[in-house]
Amino acid sequence: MICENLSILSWRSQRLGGLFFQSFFTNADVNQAVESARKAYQTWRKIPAPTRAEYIFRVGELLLQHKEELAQFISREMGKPLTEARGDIQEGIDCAFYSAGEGRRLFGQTTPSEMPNKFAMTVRTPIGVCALITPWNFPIAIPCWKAMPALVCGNTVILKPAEETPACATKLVEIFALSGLPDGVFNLVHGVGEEVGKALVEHPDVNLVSFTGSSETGSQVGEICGRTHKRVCLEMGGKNAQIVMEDADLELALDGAIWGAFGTTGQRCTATSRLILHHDIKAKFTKMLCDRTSKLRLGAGYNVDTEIAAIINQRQLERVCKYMDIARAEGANILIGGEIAAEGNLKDGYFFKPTILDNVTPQMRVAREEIFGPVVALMEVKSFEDAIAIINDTNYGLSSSIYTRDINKAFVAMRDIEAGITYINGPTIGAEVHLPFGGVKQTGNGHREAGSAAIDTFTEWKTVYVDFSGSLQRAQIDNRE
Ligand code: UN1
Repeated sequence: MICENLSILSWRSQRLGGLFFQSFFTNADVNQAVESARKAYQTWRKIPAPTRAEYIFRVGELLLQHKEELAQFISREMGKPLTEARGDIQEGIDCAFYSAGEGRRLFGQTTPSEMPNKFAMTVRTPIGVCALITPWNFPIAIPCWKAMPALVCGNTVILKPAEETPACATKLVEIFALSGLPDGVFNLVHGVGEEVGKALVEHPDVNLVSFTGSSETGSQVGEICGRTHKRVCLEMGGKNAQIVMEDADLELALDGAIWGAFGTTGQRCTATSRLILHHDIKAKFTKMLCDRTSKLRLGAGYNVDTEIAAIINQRQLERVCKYMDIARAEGANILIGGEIAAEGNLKDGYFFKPTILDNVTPQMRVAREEIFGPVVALMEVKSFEDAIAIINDTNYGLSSSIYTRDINKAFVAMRDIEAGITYINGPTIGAEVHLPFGGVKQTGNGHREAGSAAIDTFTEWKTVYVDFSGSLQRAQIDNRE
């Protein structure tokens, strides 16, 4: 088998022998996980932030030490090429070292008071028990970029990883355990279907939910959290585009398009799924793109020369196939790919040929809906203004890119593209962990992950007034003549 996937049931019976972590699988287990996190919170929140950060620093060192072993794990379970699997772990390592630094930077503000002999300041406080619901496409990086800042800020966490990558999550939790984290600070619940996740989100003792995944599930999570007054951070779909202007360095734009559209087999929320091409370069660029795409090597992620690995599972493969039917029915033209790859031993896995769709118009479903596979839609424009209008003609707003040598256009694009992330002369994928990550419109709900934004997500502000006058000073009494 090229696509190996470990059975969830084998993890159900496998306790992480000797470690304090447990895998929970039913509603009763969710209750137990929340109770454990709630209890640990009372002690963890009082440990000084720089000391909490030291645990996370150690997790970074351990991830570095176990990088190769973990990369093999990711490649075998999730399927991505080894170089990308290492990148997934590196993102977790970067996040560990960055978050550890934040332990000494949980700054508040000091300000004068309206009153004499009175002092005012703000301090950050943790939120409590945080439920982290993570997808399968970055099985190490995404749990890290949620858990690490959450823990440094003094919260305790319950991770509910995607049902497709239980083994990666379990491995990651073992590594957190090796850092010596106290019991109950980090808990893991596995679940197939919605039962476990829903029980977690609804649980009255969970204070915050951080979710990355599909828009459908994200909306449900948001609704429950709205009803139960929980802080919720949602990262959902994208329909990211790269603009290539007539003055762009076409080789550079080509490298960006190939990597952005087909890296991780298009299974990134930041993947380039639309290419907006200026009329003057469209024919030439399309030919370059098709030539390069036809040479991409498909294969198992753990084979070193693989460029495009398998799709995660049968269901996702069928979804991509369904979009091909939709594309044909809508009148798009499939220039290359458009079908399952079944040559040789590729037939044993969920391989789909990298696909380029042409003649795509903004109203088509393939231009509007997230496909999450190795498919990119070409759209032609005659002006820069049209390019900006089309890139914004989507309900989503995560990542975006423009290739141009015109500095003025680059700055206008930076200002006018409606997205959380804009790259100038770079692909739509590859966000770095020390900068805010997230999107506008239906991609998210206003929160950001990573960077200092994560500290805002995982803390509450407390305002503190210190009156050292020794007498009652009454505010909102106007004694001025
Ligand atoms: C995702 O696909 O959900 O910016 C995250 C990137 C990566 C993260 C992707 N750093 O492409």
